[in-house]
Amino acid sequence: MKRLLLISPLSQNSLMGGGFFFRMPALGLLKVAALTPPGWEVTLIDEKVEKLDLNLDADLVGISAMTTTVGRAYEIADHYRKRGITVAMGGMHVSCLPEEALQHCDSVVIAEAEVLWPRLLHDFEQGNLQQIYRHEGKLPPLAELPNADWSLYKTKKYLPVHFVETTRGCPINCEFCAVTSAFGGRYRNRPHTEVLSELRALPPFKGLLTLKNCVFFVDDNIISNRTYARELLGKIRDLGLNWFGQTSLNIAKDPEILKLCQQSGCKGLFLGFESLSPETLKAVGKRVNHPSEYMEAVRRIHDHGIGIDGSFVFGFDTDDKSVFERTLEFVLQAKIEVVYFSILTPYPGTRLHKRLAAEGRILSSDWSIYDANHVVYRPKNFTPDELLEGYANTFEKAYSIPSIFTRLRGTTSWKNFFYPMNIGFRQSVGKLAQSLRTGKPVVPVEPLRQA
Ligand code: B12
Ligand code: SF4
Repeated sequence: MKRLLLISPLSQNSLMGGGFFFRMPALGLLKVAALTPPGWEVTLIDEKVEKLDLNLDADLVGISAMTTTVGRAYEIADHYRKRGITVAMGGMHVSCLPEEALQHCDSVVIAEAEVLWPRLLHDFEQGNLQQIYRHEGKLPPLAELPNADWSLYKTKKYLPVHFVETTRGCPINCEFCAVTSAFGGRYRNRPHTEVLSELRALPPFKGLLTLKNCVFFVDDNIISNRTYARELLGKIRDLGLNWFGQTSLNIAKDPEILKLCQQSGCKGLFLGFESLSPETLKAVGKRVNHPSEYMEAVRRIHDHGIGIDGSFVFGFDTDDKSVFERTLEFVLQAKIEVVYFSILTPYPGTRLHKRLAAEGRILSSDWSIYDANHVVYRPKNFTPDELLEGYANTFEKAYSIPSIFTRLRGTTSWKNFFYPMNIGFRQSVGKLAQSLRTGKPVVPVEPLRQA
């Protein structure tokens, strides 16, 4: 039996990488494990929730990397290669910059692992490993994907939530987002029957009343294809799920879909408001958002008992210093249950990265701070320090005790979930703000040292 060691590295700076409420499973690696043929023994390590034992033996190591975790990923890759073990890498960052990754690993899988990973393993066994594996032409359809084996995560201390995907890709191509370039400019849906059978097979979380059967649909937009979404939501109504998902504000214009979301157990939706400025939204290409409709959209979603996790970005060229106060005021007035602020970040593979690089405005290429919590480019109407301080300050204000009550009081959403979540966020945000002001990492990451 050959041994495969799959690793998800830790990010030391990102709030989401270390906070308790972000102890979430890494679906990408579970998918890679599911694509691995029999004859391989798979061990999966997620540094977010466990320590990586550098003495672990393997015939092949596979490492997943987003931009913020890639520095750590390269360190781990270097370590295993020094030990004479072959290393393959995949994930969003290395898919955009494979040549950079090849300085630290033997092989890179560009974009989705489906089709390519079994090919890589076959080549490896034949002693014929290639440096780059990429899809020729269009990305493959999302049919007959093997189900994730959640028993691989049984001993890990994740929050009790299963991640499931129904769709990949996005045609909108916002300037700051890498999804279109990585997963293609059209929506690809999984067949309903396959999503349903995956949902039915999920092991329930025992003893947790409120979070039993809790699912997060990782799709960038759960209603991307309305016909598909209607049918799927209708079919999952009887499964007794409590589910969360991400979607666009368009959902508020579709009463039938909102009703189906409510009936099928939707408890919260992550919505990318991004900005309150029509000018900004136009400039970045987020054409589905219209700020004049935000308040009404929030009201309609709340009327269905669904909470909102609202995301806003600071630092657009059209932003000025009033952006912080205006955004906070909206968040409080609209009673957004959970709010997430990001600093504009030019991730590799985005149109934003190309533009800022061409304008000579990229200030840092230290990938570990490409986490939307740091300023890595020269903003137009702020100094980097002003943007950082405005961001940290607004985040803290949004999670002050009075703000939490203002946002949650009187809404019909799932309070026994949102109150604890806000308290958890409050702690994480406090840690983040302190880290940004002192320069100390949010999560202390031990340097790699072999015992
Ligand atoms: C769910 C999610 C999260 C979750 C869980 C993250 C996790 N560990 O999986 C949470 C909420 C915790 C999270 C946090 C963050 N996220 Co996030 N997240 C997502 C989201 C919406 C879906 C990811 C997913 O599960 N996709 C489905 C799986 C199946 O796809 P996948 O992971 O890409 O894996 C496939 C391939 O990439 C490849 N692959 C992946 N790993 C490997 C490894 C090997 C060896 C091989 C061969 C192949 C391979 O094969 C897989 C199957 O095809 C994506 C958006 C998106 N569409 O990708 C953003 C996204 C990945 N997140 C992003 C960001 C920026 C963050 C944060 C930095 C945000 C923040 N402000 O803090 C943090 C960082 C967290 C950290 N680890 O430090 C960016 C990353 C951009 C970049 N260049 O890195 C994305 C793309 C969003 C965006 N629109 O820009 N995130
Ligand atoms: S931000 Fe959302 S709508 Fe815009 S390209 Fe990314 S996934 Fe699509």
